[in-house]
Amino acid sequence: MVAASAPARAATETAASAAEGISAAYNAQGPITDADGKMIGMARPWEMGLQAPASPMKERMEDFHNHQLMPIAVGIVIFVMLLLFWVMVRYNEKANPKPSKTTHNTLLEIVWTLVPVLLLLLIVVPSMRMLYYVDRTQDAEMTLNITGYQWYWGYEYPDNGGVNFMSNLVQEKDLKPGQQELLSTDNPVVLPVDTNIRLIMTGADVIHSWAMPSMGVKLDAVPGRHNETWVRIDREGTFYGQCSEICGQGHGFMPIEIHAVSKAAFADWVHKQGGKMPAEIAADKAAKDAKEAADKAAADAKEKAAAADKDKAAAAAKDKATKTDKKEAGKKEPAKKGE
Ligand SMILES: [Cu+2]
Repeated sequence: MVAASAPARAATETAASAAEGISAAYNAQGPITDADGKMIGMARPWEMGLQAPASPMKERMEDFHNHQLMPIAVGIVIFVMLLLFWVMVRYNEKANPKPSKTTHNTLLEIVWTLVPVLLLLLIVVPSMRMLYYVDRTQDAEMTLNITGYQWYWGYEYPDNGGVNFMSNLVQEKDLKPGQQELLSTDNPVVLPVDTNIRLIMTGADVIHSWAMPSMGVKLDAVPGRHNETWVRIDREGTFYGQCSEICGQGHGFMPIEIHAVSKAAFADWVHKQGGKMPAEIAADKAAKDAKEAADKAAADAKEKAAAADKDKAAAAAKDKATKTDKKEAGKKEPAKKGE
């Protein structure tokens, strides 16, 4: 599966440019925006169809749904309706008092088996492409760890010095202007736009599901497993999602709120959280490594000097001892001569 995903993904990459602008083309209502023109990713009352897309994966899903699945489904519905209507008119008791007892038509049976199979084959190719596309990214620029708890979400930014927090529902009585009932959280997830973000999720207690409709992400957070997917948010804004796995009595009260901001604003936010950007972490590590190397070199040099001193002292002592020996030997010699 994983090995096959690379070519499948390559094939879909070429289709990426074709997917550009899809949202504008056939989301007639357009995305909901705030006063600054930034997108608000949430459902609106009486909305028909899917939420406006804020990621390439959602654009492809919308394209697949609107341009491939729906025409096939509508075609089947119309065909079956017409058949039923024809049978009702042509073969009712009045029009056809003596019904035929014909049964088991081989050609007909082959046709009504093969046609659905062919239709399914038609659907399976783009489906599998889509599955492989959202499966994972080979070039993630950052990672977000997501943990589902009863009943709130925990987030961690491992590439930013481990910034982490819990995200709880804002109670109705505490809602501030602009916040959404049952959707706003006390600590929204802040993410940069135009960045490949790897999402790793797990459950701490029971199975939860992290679902963000406007981004086309919905993945189970399962205890004991790390499920992976990815997202690339292509516009700034505020996006809402919810837990989509019945996980207990608070299931409806653990929403997801994402603030998608520019890369610079994201770096600012990380600094405010006491974290660092990967480049800063790398620079810190390089500085630390350099200092350690310098310290080690200095220590080595000192040790070498000490060893050299010791050697010198030993040599001097030996020299002295030899001289003394010689002297003593010299003293003894005349005595010998004298004997
Ligand atoms: Cu849940």
